[in-house]
Amino acid sequence: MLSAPCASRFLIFATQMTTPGIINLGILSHVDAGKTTTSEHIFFLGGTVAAVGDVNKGTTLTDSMEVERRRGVSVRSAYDRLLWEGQRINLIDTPGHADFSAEVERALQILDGAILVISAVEGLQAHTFALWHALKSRDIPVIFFINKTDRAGANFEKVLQQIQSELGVAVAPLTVPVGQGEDAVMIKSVFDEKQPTAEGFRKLTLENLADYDNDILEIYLAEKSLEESVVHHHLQRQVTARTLFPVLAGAAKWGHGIAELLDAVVRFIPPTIDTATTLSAIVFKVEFDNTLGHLAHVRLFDGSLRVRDKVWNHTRQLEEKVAQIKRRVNGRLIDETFLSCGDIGIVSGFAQARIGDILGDDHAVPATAQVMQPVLTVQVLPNDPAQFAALAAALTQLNREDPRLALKWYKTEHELHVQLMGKIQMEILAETLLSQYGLQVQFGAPSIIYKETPAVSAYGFANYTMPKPCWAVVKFLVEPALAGSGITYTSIVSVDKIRQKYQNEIAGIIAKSLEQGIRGWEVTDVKITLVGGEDHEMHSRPGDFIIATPMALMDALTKSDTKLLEPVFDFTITAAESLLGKVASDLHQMRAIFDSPTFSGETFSMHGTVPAATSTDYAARLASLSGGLGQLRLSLRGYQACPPGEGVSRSYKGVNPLNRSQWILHARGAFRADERRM
Ligand SMILES: Nc1nc2c(ncn2[C@@H]2O[C@H](COP(=O)(O)OP(=O)(O)OP(=O)(O)O)[C@@H](O)[C@H]2O)c(=O)[nH]1
Ligand SMILES: [Mg+2]
Repeated sequence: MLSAPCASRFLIFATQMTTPGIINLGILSHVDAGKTTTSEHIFFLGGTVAAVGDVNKGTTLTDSMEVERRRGVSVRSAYDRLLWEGQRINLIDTPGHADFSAEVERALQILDGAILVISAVEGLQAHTFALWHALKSRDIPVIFFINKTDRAGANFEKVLQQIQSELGVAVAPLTVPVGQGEDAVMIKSVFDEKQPTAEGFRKLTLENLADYDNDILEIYLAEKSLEESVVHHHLQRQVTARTLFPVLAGAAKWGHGIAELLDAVVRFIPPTIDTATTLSAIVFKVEFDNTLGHLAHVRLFDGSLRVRDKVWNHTRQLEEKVAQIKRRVNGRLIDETFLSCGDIGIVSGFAQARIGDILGDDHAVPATAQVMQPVLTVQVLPNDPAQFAALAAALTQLNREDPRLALKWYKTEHELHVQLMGKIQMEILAETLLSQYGLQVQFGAPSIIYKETPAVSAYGFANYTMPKPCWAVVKFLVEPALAGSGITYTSIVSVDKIRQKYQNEIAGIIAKSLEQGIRGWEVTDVKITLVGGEDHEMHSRPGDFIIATPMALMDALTKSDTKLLEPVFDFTITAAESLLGKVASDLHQMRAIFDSPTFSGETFSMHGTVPAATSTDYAARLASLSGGLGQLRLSLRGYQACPPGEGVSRSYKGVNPLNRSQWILHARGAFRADERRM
């Protein structure tokens, strides 16, 4: 029997066979596995490009940024459309370096299915696991593509085994490489009776399918022959249900195995159907174009969009009008009047829209999936101090395109800070600032992003009644809360004491007030209760409680004192047994906590937790220690208390609410400036 979600997915697919919708297909992998090369050949076969570009020459469709072309590495996700067997497909090529995981996360939210590319030489890499978990958490159907089967050292069978044992999934190999060496490798169907090497793989596919499908089991046990098309038909349900994963072989560089891969995509990945009821869409990318202005890339999950439609931005609670709709067709932007359900398009006119905004309502928009989170923060400085304003403007624009940069502009200190995943992202940021904005920059020393939490419970008080006209009195109880609980806020003060409109001001400013605590980091895992205070019928003015609340909260944090929290990773290390002693001693020095190792063949593997502060460069150290054979997988577990003596406090940036007179002057000035602007 099919489970309910599986059955309904299948029905959706069956309807689509007559009226094909659109498949939004992502291509994901660890760095350098051949995503862009594979995409280029797909675009060629699908009629998008007239000639196949080469990443090494900087001539591919999806690596279009100058820095991507120069370095031959993808930095941003890029997409275009193609047609295969009458099926429309939007293909989204994503970057493979872990530093650009935010791009992959944004792509994951718009996918109907994914190709996960793995190199036949390098096999599963640390980042493959992170991608796999993200795909799993979003229930996205996946087709594996084992690429580079032409290269010396390629081992299709070994990688197939790795997928089964390390990702713990049932596979259905559909093609195999035959022959070896550049241009000599051929990709054949496992149903090709003339290929003796195909037989074992065919058996694996049939056995795995029979495990989930009684019809196939009966035919298989009766030793009757099974048509390839029958197998495909039955496999369809298992792929959408994510119980079985097709695996195909290829050598993208030579265009081998690409047509078979596309066949599998249209066979197994159900397109979004055009129910076209009410609009439910997401902004997954924003761009600033010199002639077209602010562009929002949208993916429609339900409903449709027309030029001049007034569209409700559910996230920002405002309405904006569609000025123009464009679609990427064959590498160019084409004007459209209409965007149908399931499709991706570019809208101008949404000046307020930001990445992640939901348009219409959220009934069909899937949840986000996280791949990685930045743990480093760094100051960016212009080489020429006179270019500070230009740098601030450039970073503001880049921050719109990639909000994960979390740009902080500390105006009093004249400092610009961004959050980063790692060194490669830092290099690319510097190159982008130079090539796109003509700005030469340097970076301060990167720091781990710490957080802080109250050490004990304490009350905080603020009495903002001078200089008149003003009146806001507040008293909070600030208490430590469970790790990972974030900020919770409640009020037990009646609206007779502080009117609702002022209580709303207080609730609205709590999170902002906690962006920096007494050690200079974001305050978290804290319970805040408004326990007392008053407004004044005559003297209280809008904004007074916005000034008083941060003063009272900082007062409470000073009294409670705070503890530093540090980011901690879950880790898995695998390496040769001979390195066990060295690795274990490194781990001790890194303040890691770990289980006893397990052994398999000549390698060991070890799991545990390790602080980010000691481990962000260990993957590279392990690689050089092990001649590239050791592997370190990290995934953020959360924040934990720093042991005494560890962690770094920093000074408060901007005007500190504890400095009462300066704070009041500054905050009042800011309001006046806001009023003038209004
Ligand atoms: N021999 C061989 N080389 C390949 C194959 N596919 C890709 N390459 C090479 O591998 C390198 C990386 O290819 P890309 O297509 O840029 O890989 P990618 O996965 O897009 O890389 P990132 O986007 O930077 O993660 C290039 O030098 C390609 O020419 C293949 O099938 N065989
Ligand atoms: Mg690429």
